[in-house]
Amino acid sequence: MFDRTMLIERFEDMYAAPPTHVIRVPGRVNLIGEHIDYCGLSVLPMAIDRAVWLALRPNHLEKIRIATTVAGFTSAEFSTLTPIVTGQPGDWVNYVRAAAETLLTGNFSVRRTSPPGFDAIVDADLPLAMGLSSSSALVVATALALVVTAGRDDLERICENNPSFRLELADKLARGERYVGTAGGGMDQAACLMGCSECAIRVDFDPLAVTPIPVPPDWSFIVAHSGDKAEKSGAAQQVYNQRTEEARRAAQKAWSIFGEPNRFQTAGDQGLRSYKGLLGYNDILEKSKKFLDSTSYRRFRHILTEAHRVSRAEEAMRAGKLAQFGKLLTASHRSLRDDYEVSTHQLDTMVETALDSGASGARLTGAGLGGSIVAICPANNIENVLAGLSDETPFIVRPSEGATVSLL
Ligand code: NG1
Repeated sequence: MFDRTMLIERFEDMYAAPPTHVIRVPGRVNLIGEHIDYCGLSVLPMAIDRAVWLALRPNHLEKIRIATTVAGFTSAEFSTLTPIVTGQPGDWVNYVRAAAETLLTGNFSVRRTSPPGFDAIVDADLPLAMGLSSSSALVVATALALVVTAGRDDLERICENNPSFRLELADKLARGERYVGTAGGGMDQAACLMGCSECAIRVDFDPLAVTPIPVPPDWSFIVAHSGDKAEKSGAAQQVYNQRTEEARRAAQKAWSIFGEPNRFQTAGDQGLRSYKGLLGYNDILEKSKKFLDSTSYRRFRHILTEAHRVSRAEEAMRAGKLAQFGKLLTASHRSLRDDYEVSTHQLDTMVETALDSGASGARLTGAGLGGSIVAICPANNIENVLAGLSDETPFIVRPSEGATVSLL
């Protein structure tokens, strides 16, 4: 459990002054729409009641000094003069650097009224590298710390929950997080900033937009982690980036089959975001089967069928049809396992265990390749599902509002 008083005391011990602000950025569980955000297709995540917390105090020194209460992660200090030099691959501070590089270069609208820099300490009650968006939560927390440091106006825009400012920030940070080397989509930063209590959110891309979808009060979500970290700094990053390349090549081929290669070339991220247009062709899967090799076809099939599952899942959630929603989750898992090949034996076993224990649906959540599963069950079945997954320290997650900044 997060202990705010402890965080503040640790800050005072470390920097010999109290923090001025505490920032809370929730993690997210992706309910459905996996590995399609980077294709520009809509996804359905939910910000959760587990978060990354950052206590800070502006230092006016043009440097960021950052420490964490998380065991095994060392503190760091770097200059905010750009360009900001990347640390070793896998260094947690690279996510902090990613946010600083993003906000302090280019023409983003954060105003600078004083030399940017702050002292900070980070804590988390969100399992790290478990597919719950801890990395993006840290990126967003750092970005908000820079907003706080930059001056009053921007801070007010954040505190007033100004959606257009938050969307602009999410969009910018989605691209900014690629600084660490993962060719990510934009789901996580949007969920961290635009989450909504009692709701999941549909995130649309190009342009980025967020629509809250009320979660029926008798639906419960359980997360359990496999114990295998899905760190986007080693093997998982390589597979993730390989999938984005495979998705891009499949789209290019498909557009050439339909005689419209320009639609691919003019789409964002070098054609990868052209999938929305492909959804309009009814017989696309059948036709493309003849032209794509078997691996490309399976990747392509996952992307297109997952996009359809997202819209059907949204309808099911709006109608309160839990069994239908659950089936879509399980179908998503099977597609990620068989067609997209991002599951692991452990995740597959946990999904089956959750289903055998009475969950209405279950799937890996996040990028896969380790990390967590999410299971959905009716309120009267929670205990059985928790018991079934007891070896994987399961916990219930509830929808949460997006990032908040409190002035102390
Ligand atoms: P996680 O599981 O948080 O690493 C990653 C990407 C998302 C999305 C999912 C798969 C980043 C920051 N996040 O999430 O954009 O593509 O995988 O659906 O790269």
